[in-house]
Amino acid sequence: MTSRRDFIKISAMGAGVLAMSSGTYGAIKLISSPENASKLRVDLKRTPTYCEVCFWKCAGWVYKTSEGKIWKIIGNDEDQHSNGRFCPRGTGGVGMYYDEDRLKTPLIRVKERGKQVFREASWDEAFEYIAAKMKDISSKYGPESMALFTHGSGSAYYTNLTKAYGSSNIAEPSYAQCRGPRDEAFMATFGEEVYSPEITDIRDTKCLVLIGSHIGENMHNGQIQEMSDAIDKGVTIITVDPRFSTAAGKSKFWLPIKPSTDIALLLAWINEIIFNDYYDKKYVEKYCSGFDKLKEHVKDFTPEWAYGITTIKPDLIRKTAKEMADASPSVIVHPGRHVTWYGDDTQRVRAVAILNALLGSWGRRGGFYRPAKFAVPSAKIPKYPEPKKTWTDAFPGKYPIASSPVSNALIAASIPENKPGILIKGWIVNGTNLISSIPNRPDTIKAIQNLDLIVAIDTMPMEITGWADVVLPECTYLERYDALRISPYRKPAIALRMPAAEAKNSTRSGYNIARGLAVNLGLEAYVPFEKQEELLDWQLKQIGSSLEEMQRVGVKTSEREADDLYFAENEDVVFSTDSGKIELFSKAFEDAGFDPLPKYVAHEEPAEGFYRLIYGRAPMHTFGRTLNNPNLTDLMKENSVWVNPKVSKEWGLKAGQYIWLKNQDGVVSDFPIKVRITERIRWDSIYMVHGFGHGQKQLERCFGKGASDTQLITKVLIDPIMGGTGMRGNFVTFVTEKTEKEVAS
Ligand SMILES: Nc1nc2c(c(=O)[nH]1)N[C@H]1C(S)=C(S)[C@@H](COP(=O)(O)OP(=O)(O)OC[C@H]3O[C@@H](n4cnc5c(=O)[nH]c(N)nc54)[C@H](O)[C@@H]3O)O[C@H]1N2
Ligand SMILES: Nc1nc2c(c(=O)[nH]1)N[C@H]1C(S)=C(S)[C@@H](COP(=O)(O)OP(=O)(O)OC[C@H]3O[C@@H](n4cnc5c(=O)[nH]c(N)nc54)[C@H](O)[C@@H]3O)O[C@H]1N2
Ligand code: SF4
Ligand SMILES: [Mo]
Repeated sequence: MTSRRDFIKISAMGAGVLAMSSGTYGAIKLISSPENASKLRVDLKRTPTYCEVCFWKCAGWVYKTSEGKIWKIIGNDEDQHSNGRFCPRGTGGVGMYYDEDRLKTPLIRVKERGKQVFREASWDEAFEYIAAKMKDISSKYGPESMALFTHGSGSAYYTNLTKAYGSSNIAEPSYAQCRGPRDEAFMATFGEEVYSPEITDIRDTKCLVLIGSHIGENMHNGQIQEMSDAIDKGVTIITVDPRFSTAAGKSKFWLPIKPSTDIALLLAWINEIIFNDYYDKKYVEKYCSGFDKLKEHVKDFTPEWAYGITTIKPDLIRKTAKEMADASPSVIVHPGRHVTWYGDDTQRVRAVAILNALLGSWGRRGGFYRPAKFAVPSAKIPKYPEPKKTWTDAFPGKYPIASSPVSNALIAASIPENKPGILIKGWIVNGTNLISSIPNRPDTIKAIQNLDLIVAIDTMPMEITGWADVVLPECTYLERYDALRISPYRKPAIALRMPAAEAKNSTRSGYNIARGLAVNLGLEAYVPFEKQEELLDWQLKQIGSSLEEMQRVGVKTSEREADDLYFAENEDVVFSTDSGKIELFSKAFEDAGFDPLPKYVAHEEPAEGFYRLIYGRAPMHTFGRTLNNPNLTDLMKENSVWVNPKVSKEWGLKAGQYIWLKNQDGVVSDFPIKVRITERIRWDSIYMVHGFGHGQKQLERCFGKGASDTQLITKVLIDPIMGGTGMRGNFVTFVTEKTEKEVAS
């Protein structure tokens, strides 16, 4: 049995960063006590923050040296997201501040788009330029022709600004490229989403089923820690993954499924659980609707049927179904997070939700808990103007279940030849590198070429800033205040981020940028506080705290109002679905013209000599955003392509050899990638870590290192239910030498 510490060590693997502070993961926690810190003769002055290196938002302390230089970041012991410990990426976050390749000053483009010729500009000039263009777009096409793409903690400011301007076309890649299908599937089933951090009660679970969720490489701190605790307590882990992931290495059962066939496995599990009477009868009778229809629907989906599709032996399907049933209700069939895989993703996650319902895990200890959140008032602002059109008018009738704007639909609506019902003419892009995050890159570039204005707000010179008309440099999270972190968790809590150092160069905080734009657009009333600290103090005073208190404590946690983390015995629960029940059969889907119960539909197979391209995370990086970070680069400089030995033999590939990948549409990776020969990947697929292969020369440390999965994802399997971009329907083959034509292109 692997101990908790081993698991964390394995999944962290970022020993380099840890060594920077003290050597081992556990030791970092020690330093958070003042006595130890004083032994190290450092200035005890510390400022609170929450991490921006990924979206788990761990709260921590930033320490400075006696010379006042930012020294290190450690977790805040009071914080539920981190429990006082940061992951290697979070610890290495200091590198974002020190990265000398950072954006330094506002830039205005002087040559044609994409050529990347800019001149430096003052903030006033940049604001005036943007405001003039936005006013022009508004008068020519209407304010609805502006779109905002945004991710990260600055989103609230630009969302407010965009709505005040008159547009509701606001999309985050964390919806249609990430969690969207899961949110809609759980909404349709339980009337509630699973939030971020996920409400999975992993620490108390007896059985954790991971379908593609590669926790351990996917480093969401609290989740990893809870999984380690569960491992110590003897949890059974069942991992379904075509690749032997870190999590698979900790599992009692590894099901190396044929990619794209998960729905068949899920249906067979549902069949086993129903027809062996394994399901939680009392729970299903009391809380669920549509059971008889579900039973009828799955009657032929036996483990033998699924074997022919998934390549998972019937016996293994039966055994794992029994394991789940034995642990019920303390079992979690993990909903996943990045779930936009094959275009039938909402249906796949619906099957996951149904399975959880049958096992009675929703609302139960070791299953899914009820989250609690602080209610914090927002600033009083005028009513937003009502937009005449929204993103749904671009392609009427498409993606009827989408509850958030779909980024790829807004991109498609920026291309006139798609004849959208509303043509998008301007983009504000904040904290998202669309060129690397949205599949089918040529479409994104085509859309950009049709715009009247594109503004990029970023900390680094990324691919997207290269395409912008105006680049606005934000300071890093270590140099700014931000909105309070108010997240749902077991206990309600808030966390403060404040500057640990002055903003470098001419960079500014997101709040200041948004306010500057608002003033120039005549929308100042929507950002009534000149300084963010005034707003924070006002907000905090409304809830009985203050900015001064939060600067001292960093995190404030309160007790829950009621003891209702889990459903009480026989509690009458009204779910927020149409029927008030957990809907095994979704009437809402049926009414919208979709299958009310999930079905398996076969997907395209790779042609001879091609392999399915699958991708995931590496523990020491977050997408492409950390690759140039001086503290993190060295931990993993480039990605490699995982190739099964059978395949490498057939192709004569050697371990460590550099090759190029070419996809089904003839796209060849810009940069070569190293071959890693391993039994840990099925023979029908290849695997690589997302985020590498940066083409921006200004990123000195990571330019041209490794290959980009996004570049090779030109075929997109769109989920008709909510618009998610399935990215795993692409196939690649190996190129050992580039032809002249390929080099030129
Ligand atoms: N091919 C492929 N595509 C994917 C994925 C995949 O695995 N493979 N994953 C998908 C998923 S799950 C997600 S959530 C999305 C994520 O997509 P994105 O949110 O676009 O993620 P990043 O690539 O990290 O881009 C973040 C950008 O924000 C900038 N940034 C960092 N900190 C700050 C800051 O403080 N302020 C500002 N203004 N900018 C900052 C970074 O420099 C970077 O340019 O990508 C999706 N797209
Ligand atoms: N270190 C680190 N951690 C992160 C992030 C990061 O950038 N870096 N990003 C965060 C974000 S925004 C997200 S959304 C999450 C994403 O994390 P997850 O939700 O865990 O990611 P996925 O991309 O869905 O899963 C990748 C896994 O799916 C497997 N897989 C591929 N195809 C199939 C298939 O057909 N069936 C099955 N069963 N498995 C398949 C791959 O082999 C790989 O192990 O990670 C988060 N955590
Ligand atoms: S999981 Fe790591 S990178 Fe993400 S917020 Fe927490 S410390 Fe930062
Ligand atoms: Mo994501």
